[in-house]
Amino acid sequence: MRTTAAVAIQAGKPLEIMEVNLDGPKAGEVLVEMKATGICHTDEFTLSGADPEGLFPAILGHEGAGVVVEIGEGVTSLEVGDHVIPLYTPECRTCEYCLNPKTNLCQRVRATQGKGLMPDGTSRFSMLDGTPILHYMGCSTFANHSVVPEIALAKVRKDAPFDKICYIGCGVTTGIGAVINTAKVEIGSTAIVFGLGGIGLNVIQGLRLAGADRILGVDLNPSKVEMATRFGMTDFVNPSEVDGDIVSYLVNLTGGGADYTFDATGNVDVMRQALESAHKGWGESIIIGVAPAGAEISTRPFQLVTGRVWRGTAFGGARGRTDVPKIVDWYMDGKIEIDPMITHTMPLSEINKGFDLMHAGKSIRSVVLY
Ligand code: NAD
Ligand code: DAO
Ligand code: ZN
Repeated sequence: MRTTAAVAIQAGKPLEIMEVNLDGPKAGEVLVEMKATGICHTDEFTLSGADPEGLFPAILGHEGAGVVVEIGEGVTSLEVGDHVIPLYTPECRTCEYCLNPKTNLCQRVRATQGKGLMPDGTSRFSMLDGTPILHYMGCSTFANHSVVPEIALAKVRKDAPFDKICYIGCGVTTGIGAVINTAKVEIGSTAIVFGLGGIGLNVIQGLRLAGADRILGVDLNPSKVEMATRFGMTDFVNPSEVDGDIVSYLVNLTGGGADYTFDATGNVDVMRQALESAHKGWGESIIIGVAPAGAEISTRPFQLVTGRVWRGTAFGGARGRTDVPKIVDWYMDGKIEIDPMITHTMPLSEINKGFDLMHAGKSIRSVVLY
Protein backbone atom coordinates (compact mmCIF):
# COMPACT_ATOMS: atom_id res chain seq x y z
CA MET A 1 0.00 0.00 0.00
CA ARG A 2 0.94 3.66 -0.10
CA THR A 3 0.74 5.98 2.87
CA THR A 4 1.78 9.53 3.72
CA ALA A 5 4.76 10.07 5.98
CA ALA A 6 7.07 12.79 7.29
CA VAL A 7 10.47 11.42 6.34
CA ALA A 8 13.77 12.37 8.01
CA ILE A 9 16.01 12.33 4.95
CA GLN A 10 19.13 13.51 6.76
CA ALA A 11 20.21 14.94 10.11
CA GLY A 12 19.60 18.64 10.65
CA LYS A 13 17.07 19.01 7.80
CA PRO A 14 13.31 19.50 8.17
CA LEU A 15 11.12 16.44 7.69
CA GLU A 16 9.81 15.94 4.14
CA ILE A 17 6.16 15.01 3.69
CA MET A 18 5.79 12.38 0.98
CA GLU A 19 3.95 9.32 -0.22
CA VAL A 20 5.84 6.13 0.67
CA ASN A 21 5.39 2.42 0.03
CA LEU A 22 4.44 0.30 3.02
CA ASP A 23 4.55 -3.50 2.81
CA GLY A 24 1.92 -5.42 4.78
CA PRO A 25 2.63 -7.01 8.18
CA LYS A 26 4.73 -10.18 8.22
CA ALA A 27 4.47 -12.89 10.90
CA GLY A 28 4.12 -11.40 14.38
CA GLU A 29 3.53 -7.89 13.00
CA VAL A 30 0.54 -5.57 12.85
CA LEU A 31 -0.48 -2.78 10.46
CA VAL A 32 -1.68 0.26 12.42
CA GLU A 33 -3.52 3.31 11.09
CA MET A 34 -2.10 6.14 13.17
CA LYS A 35 -4.69 8.63 14.45
CA ALA A 36 -2.40 10.96 16.43
CA THR A 37 1.23 11.33 17.42
CA GLY A 38 3.06 13.56 19.85
CA ILE A 39 6.37 15.20 18.96
CA CYS A 40 8.87 14.44 21.72
CA HIS A 41 12.26 15.98 22.48
CA THR A 42 13.81 12.61 21.60
CA ASP A 43 12.54 12.88 17.98
CA GLU A 44 14.24 16.28 17.83
CA PHE A 45 17.40 14.80 19.37
CA THR A 46 17.57 12.19 16.60
CA LEU A 47 16.65 14.59 13.81
CA SER A 48 19.31 17.06 14.98
CA GLY A 49 22.08 14.46 14.54
CA ALA A 50 23.01 14.44 18.25
CA ASP A 51 21.72 10.86 18.66
CA PRO A 52 24.61 8.40 18.28
CA GLU A 53 22.11 5.76 17.17
CA GLY A 54 20.31 8.03 14.67
CA LEU A 55 19.97 6.48 11.20
CA PHE A 56 18.64 8.05 7.98
CA PRO A 57 16.46 8.08 5.95
CA ALA A 58 13.94 7.14 8.58
CA ILE A 59 10.37 7.75 9.67
CA LEU A 60 10.65 9.12 13.20
CA GLY A 61 7.93 9.40 15.87
CA HIS A 62 7.39 7.14 18.87
CA GLU A 63 4.41 8.67 20.72
CA GLY A 64 1.37 7.52 18.76
CA ALA A 65 -2.08 6.05 19.04
CA GLY A 66 -4.12 4.34 16.35
CA VAL A 67 -6.26 1.46 15.14
CA VAL A 68 -5.28 -2.05 13.99
CA VAL A 69 -6.15 -2.49 10.30
CA GLU A 70 -4.41 -5.80 9.50
CA ILE A 71 -2.67 -8.52 11.49
CA GLY A 72 0.19 -10.75 10.32
CA GLU A 73 0.42 -14.51 10.62
CA GLY A 74 0.47 -15.81 14.18
CA VAL A 75 -0.75 -12.61 15.85
CA THR A 76 -3.09 -13.67 18.65
CA SER A 77 -3.37 -10.80 21.12
CA LEU A 78 -4.81 -8.18 18.75
CA GLU A 79 -7.55 -8.03 16.15
CA VAL A 80 -8.65 -5.61 13.47
CA GLY A 81 -10.36 -2.59 15.01
CA ASP A 82 -8.44 -2.70 18.30
CA HIS A 83 -7.14 0.63 19.56
CA VAL A 84 -3.42 0.56 20.27
CA ILE A 85 -0.46 2.57 21.51
CA PRO A 86 2.94 1.63 19.96
CA LEU A 87 5.71 0.87 22.46
CA TYR A 88 9.36 1.73 21.88
CA THR A 89 10.06 -0.53 24.85
CA PRO A 90 8.19 -3.73 23.92
CA GLU A 91 7.00 -6.41 26.31
CA CYS A 92 7.31 -9.99 25.02
CA ARG A 93 6.76 -11.49 28.49
CA THR A 94 9.10 -14.40 27.73
CA CYS A 95 12.67 -13.07 27.32
CA GLU A 96 15.24 -13.11 30.14
CA TYR A 97 14.61 -9.40 30.75
CA CYS A 98 10.81 -9.62 30.81
CA LEU A 99 11.08 -12.50 33.28
CA ASN A 100 13.27 -10.40 35.62
CA PRO A 101 11.13 -8.09 37.77
CA LYS A 102 14.07 -5.66 38.09
CA THR A 103 13.81 -4.33 34.52
CA ASN A 104 11.38 -3.31 31.77
CA LEU A 105 13.99 -3.47 28.99
CA CYS A 106 12.57 -6.34 26.91
CA GLN A 107 15.32 -7.46 24.51
CA ARG A 108 13.21 -9.63 22.16
CA VAL A 109 13.52 -7.28 19.15
CA ARG A 110 16.26 -4.96 20.44
CA ALA A 111 18.95 -5.86 17.90
CA THR A 112 16.82 -5.17 14.82
CA GLN A 113 14.90 -2.25 16.38
CA GLY A 114 18.20 -0.46 17.04
CA LYS A 115 19.05 -0.79 13.33
CA GLY A 116 15.71 0.64 12.22
CA LEU A 117 14.44 -2.73 11.01
CA MET A 118 11.58 -5.12 11.73
CA PRO A 119 12.46 -8.37 13.57
CA ASP A 120 13.19 -10.25 10.29
CA GLY A 121 15.93 -7.71 9.49
CA THR A 122 14.07 -5.82 6.74
CA SER A 123 12.13 -2.56 6.53
CA ARG A 124 8.47 -2.32 5.53
CA PHE A 125 8.84 1.29 4.33
CA SER A 126 10.42 2.43 1.06
CA MET A 127 10.48 5.50 -1.17
CA LEU A 128 8.46 5.34 -4.38
CA ASP A 129 11.75 4.65 -6.25
CA GLY A 130 12.30 1.59 -4.02
CA THR A 131 14.96 3.06 -1.67
CA PRO A 132 14.38 1.54 1.80
CA ILE A 133 13.35 3.89 4.61
CA LEU A 134 14.22 2.85 8.17
CA HIS A 135 11.79 2.43 11.06
CA TYR A 136 12.43 4.40 14.28
CA MET A 137 12.28 2.91 17.77
CA GLY A 138 10.04 0.22 16.35
CA CYS A 139 7.19 2.73 16.08
CA SER A 140 7.54 5.28 13.20
CA THR A 141 4.44 7.19 14.21
CA PHE A 142 5.15 10.09 11.82
CA ALA A 143 3.38 8.06 9.12
CA ASN A 144 -0.34 7.69 8.56
CA HIS A 145 0.18 3.92 8.65
CA SER A 146 2.97 1.91 10.24
CA VAL A 147 3.88 -1.74 10.78
CA VAL A 148 4.76 -2.57 14.39
CA PRO A 149 5.64 -5.88 16.12
CA GLU A 150 2.70 -7.34 18.07
CA ILE A 151 4.80 -7.29 21.28
CA ALA A 152 5.26 -3.53 20.82
CA LEU A 153 1.55 -2.64 20.88
CA ALA A 154 -0.51 -1.95 23.99
CA LYS A 155 -4.24 -2.60 23.48
CA VAL A 156 -6.25 0.21 25.07
CA ARG A 157 -9.93 0.96 25.64
CA LYS A 158 -11.88 2.31 22.65
CA ASP A 159 -13.49 5.32 24.33
CA ALA A 160 -10.15 7.06 25.05
CA PRO A 161 -9.34 10.00 22.72
CA PHE A 162 -6.38 9.34 20.42
CA ASP A 163 -5.26 12.97 20.45
CA LYS A 164 -4.62 12.80 24.21
CA ILE A 165 -3.61 9.19 24.91
CA CYS A 166 -0.87 9.26 22.28
CA TYR A 167 1.13 11.18 24.94
CA ILE A 168 0.96 8.06 27.15
CA GLY A 169 3.16 6.39 24.50
CA CYS A 170 6.13 8.30 25.92
CA GLY A 171 5.97 11.51 27.99
CA VAL A 172 3.21 10.69 30.47
CA THR A 173 4.40 7.15 31.18
CA THR A 174 8.07 8.16 31.36
CA GLY A 175 7.45 10.95 33.87
CA ILE A 176 4.90 9.24 36.09
CA GLY A 177 6.68 5.89 35.82
CA ALA A 178 10.00 7.42 36.91
CA VAL A 179 8.31 8.38 40.18
CA ILE A 180 6.22 5.27 40.79
CA ASN A 181 8.22 2.41 39.23
CA THR A 182 11.82 3.64 39.40
CA ALA A 183 12.07 5.89 42.47
CA LYS A 184 9.09 4.33 44.29
CA VAL A 185 8.48 7.67 46.02
CA GLU A 186 6.79 7.46 49.43
CA ILE A 187 4.00 9.66 50.81
CA GLY A 188 5.40 12.82 52.44
CA SER A 189 8.64 12.90 50.40
CA THR A 190 10.46 16.00 49.23
CA ALA A 191 11.52 16.01 45.56
CA ILE A 192 13.29 18.26 43.08
CA VAL A 193 12.53 18.10 39.36
CA PHE A 194 15.11 19.63 37.00
CA GLY A 195 13.51 20.59 33.68
CA LEU A 196 9.80 21.42 33.47
CA GLY A 197 9.12 20.31 29.90
CA GLY A 198 6.94 17.52 28.57
CA ILE A 199 8.67 14.94 30.79
CA GLY A 200 9.32 17.03 33.91
CA LEU A 201 5.65 18.07 34.18
CA ASN A 202 4.68 14.42 34.22
CA VAL A 203 7.26 13.73 36.92
CA ILE A 204 5.52 16.49 38.89
CA GLN A 205 2.07 14.97 38.43
CA GLY A 206 3.53 11.57 39.34
CA LEU A 207 4.91 13.08 42.56
CA ARG A 208 1.52 14.54 43.39
CA LEU A 209 -0.07 11.15 42.73
CA ALA A 210 2.51 9.49 45.01
CA GLY A 211 1.71 11.95 47.81
CA ALA A 212 4.97 13.95 47.90
CA ASP A 213 4.72 16.90 50.31
CA ARG A 214 7.19 19.27 48.66
CA ILE A 215 7.79 19.33 44.91
CA LEU A 216 10.47 21.79 43.80
CA GLY A 217 10.84 22.60 40.11
CA VAL A 218 14.05 23.95 38.57
CA ASP A 219 14.08 25.51 35.10
CA LEU A 220 15.83 28.33 33.27
CA ASN A 221 12.58 29.23 31.49
CA PRO A 222 10.16 31.05 33.85
CA SER A 223 7.27 30.57 31.40
CA LYS A 224 7.08 26.97 32.67
CA VAL A 225 6.00 28.03 36.17
CA GLU A 226 2.27 28.35 35.57
CA MET A 227 1.83 24.88 34.11
CA ALA A 228 4.16 23.24 36.65
CA THR A 229 2.23 24.85 39.53
CA ARG A 230 -1.01 23.57 38.06
CA PHE A 231 0.40 20.05 38.09
CA GLY A 232 1.63 20.19 41.69
CA MET A 233 4.92 22.13 41.92
CA THR A 234 5.16 23.79 45.34
CA ASP A 235 8.39 25.84 44.87
CA PHE A 236 10.12 27.17 41.75
CA VAL A 237 13.84 27.87 41.40
CA ASN A 238 15.37 29.59 38.39
CA PRO A 239 19.13 28.82 38.50
CA SER A 240 19.90 32.04 36.62
CA GLU A 241 18.46 34.01 39.55
CA VAL A 242 20.39 32.17 42.26
CA ASP A 243 23.50 33.87 43.63
CA GLY A 244 26.26 31.31 44.06
CA ASP A 245 26.08 27.56 43.90
CA ILE A 246 22.69 26.09 42.92
CA VAL A 247 23.37 22.84 44.80
CA SER A 248 24.04 24.62 48.13
CA TYR A 249 20.94 26.73 47.53
CA LEU A 250 18.74 23.66 46.96
CA VAL A 251 20.26 21.74 49.87
CA ASN A 252 19.51 24.69 52.18
CA LEU A 253 16.01 25.11 50.78
CA THR A 254 15.16 21.46 51.43
CA GLY A 255 16.77 21.18 54.85
CA GLY A 256 19.67 18.96 53.82
CA GLY A 257 18.68 17.84 50.33
CA ALA A 258 15.71 16.14 48.71
CA ASP A 259 14.61 12.55 49.21
CA TYR A 260 14.33 12.24 45.42
CA THR A 261 15.65 14.31 42.52
CA PHE A 262 14.97 13.86 38.81
CA ASP A 263 16.86 15.10 35.76
CA ALA A 264 14.48 15.83 32.88
CA THR A 265 16.86 18.09 30.91
CA GLY A 266 19.41 15.72 29.31
CA ASN A 267 22.21 18.11 30.41
CA VAL A 268 25.05 16.28 32.20
CA ASP A 269 25.92 19.30 34.39
CA VAL A 270 22.32 19.36 35.58
CA MET A 271 22.49 15.61 36.23
CA ARG A 272 25.37 16.28 38.62
CA GLN A 273 23.43 19.06 40.35
CA ALA A 274 20.50 16.68 40.73
CA LEU A 275 22.66 13.97 42.32
CA GLU A 276 24.38 16.39 44.67
CA SER A 277 21.13 18.02 45.81
CA ALA A 278 19.79 14.63 46.93
CA HIS A 279 19.88 14.12 50.70
CA LYS A 280 23.03 12.70 52.30
CA GLY A 281 22.46 9.17 53.55
CA TRP A 282 19.35 8.29 51.54
CA GLY A 283 18.66 10.67 48.64
CA GLU A 284 18.08 9.07 45.23
CA SER A 285 18.59 10.83 41.91
CA ILE A 286 16.91 9.53 38.77
CA ILE A 287 18.30 10.34 35.32
CA ILE A 288 15.54 10.56 32.71
CA GLY A 289 17.15 13.00 30.23
CA VAL A 290 19.03 11.61 27.23
CA ALA A 291 22.43 13.30 26.87
CA PRO A 292 24.14 14.11 23.55
CA ALA A 293 26.53 11.66 21.88
CA GLY A 294 29.80 11.36 23.80
CA ALA A 295 28.61 13.21 26.91
CA GLU A 296 29.64 11.77 30.29
CA ILE A 297 28.44 12.27 33.86
CA SER A 298 30.75 12.91 36.78
CA THR A 299 30.67 13.55 40.51
CA ARG A 300 32.98 12.94 43.44
CA PRO A 301 32.65 9.28 44.46
CA PHE A 302 32.24 10.56 48.04
CA GLN A 303 28.73 11.68 47.03
CA LEU A 304 27.83 8.01 46.60
CA VAL A 305 29.94 6.80 49.53
CA THR A 306 27.83 9.07 51.73
CA GLY A 307 24.63 7.38 50.70
CA ARG A 308 23.27 9.11 47.61
CA VAL A 309 22.07 6.78 44.86
CA TRP A 310 22.22 7.49 41.13
CA ARG A 311 19.91 5.55 38.82
CA GLY A 312 18.31 5.91 35.41
CA THR A 313 15.00 5.05 33.86
CA ALA A 314 13.76 4.21 30.36
CA PHE A 315 10.04 4.61 29.62
CA GLY A 316 9.56 5.17 33.34
CA GLY A 317 10.34 1.53 34.09
CA ALA A 318 6.94 0.65 32.60
CA ARG A 319 6.09 -2.70 31.04
CA GLY A 320 4.08 -1.27 28.21
CA ARG A 321 1.50 -3.92 27.34
CA THR A 322 0.67 -4.31 31.04
CA ASP A 323 1.01 -0.74 32.35
CA VAL A 324 -0.05 1.51 29.46
CA PRO A 325 -3.71 0.36 29.43
CA LYS A 326 -3.82 1.09 33.17
CA ILE A 327 -2.45 4.62 32.64
CA VAL A 328 -5.11 5.17 29.97
CA ASP A 329 -7.67 4.18 32.63
CA TRP A 330 -6.13 6.65 35.11
CA TYR A 331 -6.58 9.39 32.51
CA MET A 332 -10.16 8.39 31.72
CA ASP A 333 -10.95 8.20 35.45
CA GLY A 334 -9.53 11.70 36.05
CA LYS A 335 -6.64 10.50 38.24
CA ILE A 336 -4.11 12.18 35.94
CA GLU A 337 -4.41 15.12 33.56
CA ILE A 338 -3.14 15.30 30.01
CA ASP A 339 -5.23 17.88 28.13
CA PRO A 340 -3.52 21.09 29.34
CA MET A 341 -0.11 19.75 28.31
CA ILE A 342 -1.21 19.34 24.67
CA THR A 343 -0.53 22.96 23.83
CA HIS A 344 -0.61 22.70 20.01
CA THR A 345 -2.14 20.43 17.35
CA MET A 346 -1.46 20.33 13.62
CA PRO A 347 -1.88 18.15 10.52
CA LEU A 348 1.05 16.01 9.36
CA SER A 349 1.73 18.52 6.58
CA GLU A 350 2.70 21.07 9.28
CA ILE A 351 4.75 18.77 11.51
CA ASN A 352 7.89 20.92 11.14
CA LYS A 353 6.02 23.73 12.92
CA GLY A 354 5.83 21.41 15.94
CA PHE A 355 9.63 21.19 15.95
CA ASP A 356 9.90 25.00 15.59
CA LEU A 357 7.61 25.49 18.61
CA MET A 358 9.76 23.06 20.62
CA HIS A 359 12.98 24.90 19.68
CA ALA A 360 11.39 28.20 20.73
CA GLY A 361 10.34 26.73 24.11
CA LYS A 362 6.72 27.67 23.29
CA SER A 363 5.08 24.25 23.45
CA ILE A 364 4.81 21.49 26.01
CA ARG A 365 3.46 18.92 23.55
CA SER A 366 2.54 19.39 19.92
CA VAL A 367 0.32 16.62 18.60
CA VAL A 368 -0.12 15.72 14.93
CA LEU A 369 -3.67 14.70 14.06
CA TYR A 370 -4.09 12.35 11.08
P1 NAD B 1 11.70 19.68 26.89
O1 NAD B 1 12.59 20.37 25.94
O2 NAD B 1 10.21 19.79 26.73
O3 NAD B 1 12.03 20.13 28.40
C1 NAD B 1 13.32 20.34 28.89
C2 NAD B 1 13.23 21.45 29.94
O4 NAD B 1 14.51 21.58 30.57
C3 NAD B 1 12.88 22.81 29.36
O5 NAD B 1 11.79 23.38 30.07
C4 NAD B 1 14.17 23.63 29.54
O6 NAD B 1 13.90 25.01 29.74
C5 NAD B 1 14.78 22.96 30.76
N1 NAD B 1 16.23 23.14 30.88
C6 NAD B 1 17.14 23.07 29.89
N2 NAD B 1 18.38 23.28 30.38
C7 NAD B 1 18.25 23.49 31.70
C8 NAD B 1 19.15 23.76 32.76
N3 NAD B 1 20.46 23.86 32.54
N4 NAD B 1 18.66 23.89 34.01
C9 NAD B 1 17.34 23.78 34.24
N5 NAD B 1 16.41 23.54 33.26
C10 NAD B 1 16.87 23.40 32.03
O7 NAD B 1 12.13 18.13 26.84
P2 NAD B 1 11.28 16.87 27.31
O8 NAD B 1 10.42 16.37 26.21
O9 NAD B 1 10.66 17.17 28.63
O10 NAD B 1 12.46 15.79 27.50
C11 NAD B 1 13.39 15.93 28.55
C12 NAD B 1 14.49 14.90 28.40
O11 NAD B 1 13.97 13.58 28.61
C13 NAD B 1 15.13 14.87 27.01
O12 NAD B 1 16.52 14.67 27.16
C14 NAD B 1 14.49 13.64 26.37
O13 NAD B 1 15.28 13.10 25.34
C15 NAD B 1 14.40 12.73 27.57
N6 NAD B 1 13.48 11.58 27.48
C16 NAD B 1 13.84 10.46 28.15
C17 NAD B 1 13.02 9.36 28.16
C18 NAD B 1 13.41 8.12 28.91
O14 NAD B 1 12.73 7.11 28.77
N7 NAD B 1 14.47 8.16 29.70
C19 NAD B 1 11.79 9.40 27.48
C20 NAD B 1 11.45 10.58 26.81
C21 NAD B 1 12.29 11.67 26.83
O1 DAO C 1 17.28 -2.12 25.67
O2 DAO C 1 19.27 -1.46 25.23
C1 DAO C 1 18.06 -1.25 25.30
C2 DAO C 1 17.60 0.13 24.89
C3 DAO C 1 16.20 0.44 25.25
C4 DAO C 1 15.85 1.78 24.73
C5 DAO C 1 15.25 2.66 25.79
C6 DAO C 1 15.27 4.07 25.35
C7 DAO C 1 14.88 5.02 26.44
C8 DAO C 1 15.46 6.36 26.32
C9 DAO C 1 15.12 7.05 25.04
C10 DAO C 1 14.03 8.01 25.17
C11 DAO C 1 12.87 7.59 24.38
C12 DAO C 1 11.90 8.54 23.99
ZN1 ZN D 1 10.85 -9.46 26.55
